[in-house]
Amino acid sequence: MFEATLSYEAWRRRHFSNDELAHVALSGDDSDPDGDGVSNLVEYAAGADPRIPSFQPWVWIRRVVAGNSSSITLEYRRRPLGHAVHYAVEISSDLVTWEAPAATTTEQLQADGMVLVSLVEASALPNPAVRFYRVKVTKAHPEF
Ligand SMILES: [Ca+2]
Repeated sequence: MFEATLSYEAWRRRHFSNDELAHVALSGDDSDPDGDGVSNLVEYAAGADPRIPSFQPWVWIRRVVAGNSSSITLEYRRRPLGHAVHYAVEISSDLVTWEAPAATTTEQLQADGMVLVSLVEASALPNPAVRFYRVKVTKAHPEF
């Protein structure tokens, strides 16, 4: 079985002992026992290990300029099954109001069972002065 297909609870049981599971400060959704700045829920969503610090990004973004047009490509890795977490790409110009981008999405299964999601957002030059992107991870309810 791919690690990528584990439910969130199965993943938590794989990475934490029963004693540790009882300590929310260690194994809770928002906890960061390896101190890499990534919460356990996002470690799960990204297919990372909550006990091994990783400072590699799990979201990549790049701008491609071709002639008079440009596009933004945002990529991230997600779990192949949507039974535990939801992923939503959002954009903002002020970090207050967030909305879904008008983008074309493609997905590609990776060798480790994770899925590489690529969103391409076409935009004209000159681009908006400021634009922020985020991948919002939320826990699905109810979890299977
Ligand atoms: Ca962490």
